[in-house]
Amino acid sequence: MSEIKIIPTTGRNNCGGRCIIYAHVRDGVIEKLSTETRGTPDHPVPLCACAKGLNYHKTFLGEDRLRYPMKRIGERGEGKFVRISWKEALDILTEEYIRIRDTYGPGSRYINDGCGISAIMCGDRMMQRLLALDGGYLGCYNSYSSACIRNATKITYGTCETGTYPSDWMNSRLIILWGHNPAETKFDSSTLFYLKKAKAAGIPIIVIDPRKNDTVLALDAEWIPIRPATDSALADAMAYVILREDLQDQTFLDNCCLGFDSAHMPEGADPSQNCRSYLLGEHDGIPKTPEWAEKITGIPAGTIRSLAVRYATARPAALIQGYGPQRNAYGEQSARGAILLSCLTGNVGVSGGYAGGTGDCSTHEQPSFPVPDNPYNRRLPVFLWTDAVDHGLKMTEYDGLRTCHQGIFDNPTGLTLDSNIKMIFNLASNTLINQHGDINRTVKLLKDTSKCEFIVCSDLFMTASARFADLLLPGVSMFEEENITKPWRYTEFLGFNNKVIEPLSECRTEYDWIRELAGRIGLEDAFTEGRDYEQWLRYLYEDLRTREPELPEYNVFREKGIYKYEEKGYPIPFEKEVRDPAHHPFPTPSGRIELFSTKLWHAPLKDFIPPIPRYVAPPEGPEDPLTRRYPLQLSGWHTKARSHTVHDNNPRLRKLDPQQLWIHSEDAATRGIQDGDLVLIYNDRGQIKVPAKITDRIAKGVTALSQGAWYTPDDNGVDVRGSINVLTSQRPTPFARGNGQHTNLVEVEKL
Ligand SMILES: Nc1nc2c(c(=O)[nH]1)N[C@H]1C(S)=C(S)[C@@H](COP(=O)(O)OP(=O)(O)OC[C@H]3O[C@@H](n4cnc5c(=O)[nH]c(N)nc54)[C@H](O)[C@@H]3O)O[C@H]1N2
Ligand SMILES: Nc1nc2c(c(=O)[nH]1)N[C@H]1C(S)=C(S)[C@@H](COP(=O)(O)OP(=O)(O)OC[C@H]3O[C@@H](n4cnc5c(=O)[nH]c(N)nc54)[C@H](O)[C@@H]3O)O[C@H]1N2
Ligand SMILES: [Mo]
Repeated sequence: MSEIKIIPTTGRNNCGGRCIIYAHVRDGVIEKLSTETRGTPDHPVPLCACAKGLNYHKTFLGEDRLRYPMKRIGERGEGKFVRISWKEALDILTEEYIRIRDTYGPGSRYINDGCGISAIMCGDRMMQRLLALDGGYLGCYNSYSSACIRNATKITYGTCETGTYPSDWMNSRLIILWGHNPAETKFDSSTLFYLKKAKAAGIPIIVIDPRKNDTVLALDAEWIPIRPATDSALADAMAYVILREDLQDQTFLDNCCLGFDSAHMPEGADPSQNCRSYLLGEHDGIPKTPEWAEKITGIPAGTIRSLAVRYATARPAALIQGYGPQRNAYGEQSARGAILLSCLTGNVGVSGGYAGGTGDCSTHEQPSFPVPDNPYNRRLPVFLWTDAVDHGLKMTEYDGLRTCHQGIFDNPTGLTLDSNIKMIFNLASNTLINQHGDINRTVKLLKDTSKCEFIVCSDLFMTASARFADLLLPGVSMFEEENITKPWRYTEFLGFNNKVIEPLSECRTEYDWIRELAGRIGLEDAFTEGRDYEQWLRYLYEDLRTREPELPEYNVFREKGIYKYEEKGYPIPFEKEVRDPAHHPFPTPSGRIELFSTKLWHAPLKDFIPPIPRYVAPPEGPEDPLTRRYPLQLSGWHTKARSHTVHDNNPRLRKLDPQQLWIHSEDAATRGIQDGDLVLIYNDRGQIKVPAKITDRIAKGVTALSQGAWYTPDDNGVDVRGSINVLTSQRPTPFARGNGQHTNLVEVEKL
C-alpha cells in the first residue's frame, strides 16, 4: 500500500464557512477529510469545517455524479436525456448560440445567478466575459442573499461597509442577534467563535427569531419569538419606548441623522413626515406602543418594553441582523428598522456597538475573473428573470430594469428591452428551478419551449434545474480542479482550492467548453488572452499581489492552501464621521445618515414603502385577510445539513437535520397532527408532503421548513421532499425588487 498524501484545499460552495479541508489521499482515492481545529496566537480563529465540509467527498464523488454530456430527448423538464459526445455537445451549443444571437439579438441571452462555484474561476463570470465580447447580454444585479438589506443599507449609510470584526463584540455590553443564526448558518468562522467568548465573558445575548434556532442553544441565549415579516413593527415599538423614556442619543441624532425629527428634514420635504412624529402617532393617531406591536409581532408588550430599555441602557450594545429578516415581503423595512435603533441609541461609530445593515468589512481586495463592460448595457434584478422570459418586452424601470451604471430608481429614462429571454446559461446554479420562488410557475413557463428556446446547464448532479436543460454538461467538483476561493463577509484570508484527483469520466470545467465555443465563433484569442485555465489563476493572483503585496508567491500559497492576512486591528465603521461630522460627511447625498431617504421619497413607491423606516403590513404577513384561508405563516432557513441544495443527496447529512415541517404544539393539536405524522402543506401555489416536527421551538401560528431540499414532485405534482419554493411566490419586494421568500401563508393538514 502506498503512503497517504495530505492535500490542503478549501470548499467553494456558497456557505459562508470557506473552511480549510485536508484531503487524505492514497492511490488517487480520498480516504477521509480533516480540518483545522485550533487557532494560533497570530490567528486565533480556526477555519474549522463543520459536518458539511467533512462530507464533501461523500457528497461529490458518488454514483449519482453526471459523467457525460447529454441532450434532452423528451419534453423539457421530463428528465429524458441521451448521452452524447463533447463534440456533438459543442455542435449543438454553437448552432443554437448563433441562431438565437442572430434572430433575437444579444439581449435575448441571460446567465442565471447562482453560486455552486463561489471562487475566481466560475462559469457564470466566464460566460459573461464571452457574451460581453460578442455583443452583450441581459445582465443582472442584486442576489438571492441580500437584496433588501444591501439596498436599505446603501440608501441609509451610502455604503454597505458597515461591519467590524467580530472580535470587537467583546467590547459590547449586550448583543442582540436579530434573525441571525451563525451556529448553523455560516457567514464565516469567526462570528460564532467570538460570540461564544462573549457569552463566556458574561455578555448577555438575545436572539429574536420565529424559531428557537441552534444559536440560542449553542450560546444558551435568551429567545424572543417573533412572527416572520413583522420585525419593523418590533423596531418601531422599541424606538417608541426609547423616546418615551428619553433614552435616545439626541446629540447623535442631531449631528448625524437626516429625518429623525422635523428640525432635521431635507429641504422641500413635508417636515411632519419624520420618524419621531410617526412613532408618537402625531399623524395617524396611533402611537407605536408595545401594545400596538404585540398584536402584530406576537411578542408580549412587557417583553418589548424591557428589551428596548435594556438595549438603550447597555451602551455600547451590538444589534446584529442576519439576512433572514430581510428575505421577507417588505424586507427593506426590516433592515431599516434595525438601523434606526442603532442610530437612536448612538451605537454607530463606536467600539462594541454595531451600525447595522449589511455589515460588510472588506479589509482586503476580492479578486474575480475579468468581465468587460456589457455592450447591451441593461440589467434586471436577479429575482425577476422569469418575468423577462415571460414578458421582458413589457418590462420597464418600474420593474427594476436599469443600465449598468444606473442606480436603483435613479433618473428614469424610459429604458426597455429588445427581447424576451430566449437562451439561458445556468452554470453551477440551481436557481433555474429549485432556489427561485414559486417553482410551479417557473416549471410552467420553462416547459413552453416557444418562450425560452434553449437552456444550457452545467452541474454535478441531475438537479431539478438540470432536468430542465436542453443541453446538460457535466462539471468537475472542488476535488478535480484548482481554484482560488474567497471568504464571505470578513476578507481576512484567501483560500487555494487544490486539485486532489483527476476529473471523473468525461467531466470538464466550464472554462474548457466556453473556450471551445469562443473558438468556434472566432473569439478564442479575445476570450483567453492566450491563457489556459491554470495561467489565468496564476495571472489573477499575481495581479492581486501587486495591490496586496503581503501575499506570498503563488507556489507557496498553493502548497499551504491558505493565506491568512496579518491581523492589523480592524475598522470601526463611521468612527470619524461620528466624531467630527462637520468635516467627515457620510457618503450619502445629504452627507448624513438618511433615516428619511431622499431616494425613496422620489421613487414611485410611497404606498408600499415610505421614506422612513416603519412597519407596513406586508402581503402574506399575519395581518393579510388571506389568513382566513391560509392561517399559518411559513418561513424558511438555511440548515446546517446543506449549503442550499448541495448535500441533499448525502444520506448522512440528511440525517443530521431531517426535512420536517416545524409546527407549534397548539397549531398541531387543533389540526389533529401528532409528531412525525405526514402532513400536506399547501397554498394556491403548490403542495408539499413531509413529516411534521411538533415543537415549542417555534412561535405560535408560524411553521418553518428549511430551504434547499431537492424539488421532487409525485405524479400529482405534490413535492415529496420538502422543497419550500413550491410554496413561495415570485412577488418582488417594493424597492430592492428582491426575493421575499420567507413570507408565505399556508394551511397544513394531516394526511
Ligand atoms: N449551513 C449553511 N450556511 C449558510 C448557507 C447554507 O445554505 N447553509 N447559505 C449561505 C448564504 S448564500 C446565505 S445568503 C446566508 C443566509 O443567511 P441568513 O439569511 O441569515 O439565513 P436564514 O436561515 O435565512 O435566516 C437567519 C435566521 O433568521 C430567521 N428568520 C427568518 N425569517 C425571519 C423574520 O421574518 N424575522 C426574524 N427576526 N427572523 C427570521 C430564521 O429562522 C433563521 O434562524 O447563509 C450562508 N450560510
Ligand atoms: N425559499 C428560499 N429560497 C432561497 C433562499 C431562501 O432562504 N429561501 N435562499 C436564497 C439564497 S441566499 C441563495 S444564495 C440561493 C442559492 O441558490 P443556488 O446558487 O442555485 O444554490 P446551490 O444549491 O448552492 O446551487 C449550486 C448548484 O451548483 C452545483 N454545484 C456544486 N458544486 C459545483 C461545481 O463544482 N461545479 C458545478 N458545475 N456545479 C456545482 C450544485 O449541484 C447545485 O445545483 O438560493 C436562494 N433561494
Ligand atoms: Mo445566499
